[in-house]
Amino acid sequence: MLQFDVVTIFPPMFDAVAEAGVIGRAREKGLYQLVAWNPRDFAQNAHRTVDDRPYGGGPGMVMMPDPLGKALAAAKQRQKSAGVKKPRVIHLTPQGKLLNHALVMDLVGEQGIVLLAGRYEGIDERVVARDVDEEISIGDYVLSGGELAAMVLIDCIVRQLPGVLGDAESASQDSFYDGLLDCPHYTRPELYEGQVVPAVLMSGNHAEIGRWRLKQALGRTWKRRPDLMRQRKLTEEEHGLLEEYKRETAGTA
Ligand code: 6GU
Repeated sequence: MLQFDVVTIFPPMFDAVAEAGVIGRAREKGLYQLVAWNPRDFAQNAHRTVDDRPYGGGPGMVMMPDPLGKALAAAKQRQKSAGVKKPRVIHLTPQGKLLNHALVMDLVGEQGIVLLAGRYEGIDERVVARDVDEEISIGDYVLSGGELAAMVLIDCIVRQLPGVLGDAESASQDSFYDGLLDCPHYTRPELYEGQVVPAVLMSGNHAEIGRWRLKQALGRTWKRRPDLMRQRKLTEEEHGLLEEYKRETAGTA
């Protein structure tokens, strides 16, 4: 079972991911375990202080190394007790390496992961130097703390674990699985507010449907994410489908 420990001053935030939807059910099924550690429980004074002013001056506060280091030590000890030889220790920060599907798949192979979610302007760099294996960011914008980013990471790792998704929702159907965005989806009714479902989807011709879906995925990726398109080699067939898409959509928005 994959073991997560998270160091956070807001443990209740993680109830959201531990309880809802497929990720909540995966925890109930015992496919992973998640334990939160609060640095405040390792603070030295009666106020349970975990932050202090930055050396060198300036605005904001910095998370003190001692309570954070002790909470991390407790998290690593629990990983050891759960049988994890060497957990990956990840600090969530906008300064980290950008999260993508390849990094998620790399993390899915781990036995245990310790997540460090900072608040304020950041954490004392000496904790990073001593205890952290890598720093990860979930995008080029700033959150108020690492908790939401840690939950994003937990969600996208857990949904890749065997047994979490059924056949229908299989991760192999996901966007990015094949380096492409997903195709459009439709369900009943056939006519909604004057808009119809593409005829090919009603045809029952599964070869044609598969071809249409791949064409839409290629076209969307080309139009919306040229960065992904440059990274992905196209087969002869895919190249032809994309050209078809371009002809069909030429002059439309
Ligand atoms: Cl990992 N942390 C914070 N605070 N903000 C972020 C982020 C992480 N990734 C993107 N923005």
